[in-house]
Amino acid sequence: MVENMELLAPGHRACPGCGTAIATRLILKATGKDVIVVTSTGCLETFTSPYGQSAWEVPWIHSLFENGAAVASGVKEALKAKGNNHTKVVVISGDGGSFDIGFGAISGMFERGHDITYICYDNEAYMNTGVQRSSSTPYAATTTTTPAGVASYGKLEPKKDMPSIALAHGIQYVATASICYPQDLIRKVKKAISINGPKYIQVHVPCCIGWGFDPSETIEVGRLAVETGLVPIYSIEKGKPMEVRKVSDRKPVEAYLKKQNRFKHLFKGEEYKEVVAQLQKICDDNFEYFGLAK
Ligand SMILES: Cc1ncc(C[n+]2csc(CCOP(=O)(O)OP(=O)(O)O)c2C)c(N)n1
Ligand SMILES: [Mg+2]
Repeated sequence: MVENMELLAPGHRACPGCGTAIATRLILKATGKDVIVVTSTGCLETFTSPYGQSAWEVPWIHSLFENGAAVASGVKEALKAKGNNHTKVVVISGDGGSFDIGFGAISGMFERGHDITYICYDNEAYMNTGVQRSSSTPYAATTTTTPAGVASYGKLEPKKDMPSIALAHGIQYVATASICYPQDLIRKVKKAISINGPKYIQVHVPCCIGWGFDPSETIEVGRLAVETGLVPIYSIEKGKPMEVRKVSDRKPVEAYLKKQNRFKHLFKGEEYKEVVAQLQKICDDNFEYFGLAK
């Protein structure tokens, strides 16, 4: 069975507790071996391919930070030219490479209708280069380029809604997932690769270094993101009703925020009560919009 395969070799250089390594291991269980993976510059590329070594048990290519979707399009065209219509092309790239610098290349790939599954591992900042903010970084999180201090309380802008932007291209399948629900993630990747055309999956991956929590708590932190409603888990297949992962044990947003150093400035006094209330409002709105309550 494909799920028993381990196609990300052990011994790679990810940090202990790395959510991205867990996501990649699960994604490859869903793709099996008949795949070519493209990864743009970022933590995943770095920790799986130190010079002269590779943790990839499948064909893999490293693109520039900005052009994962364009390189994948070229790979797809090359396969077509060779008469290969079975090998799947899958991009696994960070939020910086997807939401920000690679955004135009993704939009072009969606618009051209290439048969590619684009998976963004979303650790909500540029982790590989030292935790700079991306357009995926949540509101009020401190990063090295949005430092909380006397002049600011972290990132002032909300997280970009990439799944909605992907959907606006009219593509067949868009999904969010979390490493904390492995069967759901594997099922969604299998579904995506079974559909012809461009697909987008966004996987929430906690990062203990960038978010500031103990490596033993990766799964707990990731679950709290979902249970508070801050990260809704859903999928949309064209022509079908939205599928939503319901939350049975709803938690207040503080339960998630207080676990992480990137939000700890919000709890130093009463000053940022209103900011926490705004984050709670994002969760409340998600509960209502996606119908998250069980
Ligand atoms: C054109 C260009 N600008 C900047 C960089 C430096 N750089 C390498 S990886 C990276 C951030 C990657 O962020 P993300 O895609 O979120 O992946 P993560 O590191 O979080 O895994 C940056 C800024 C680069 N390689 N190329
Ligand atoms: Mg990132």
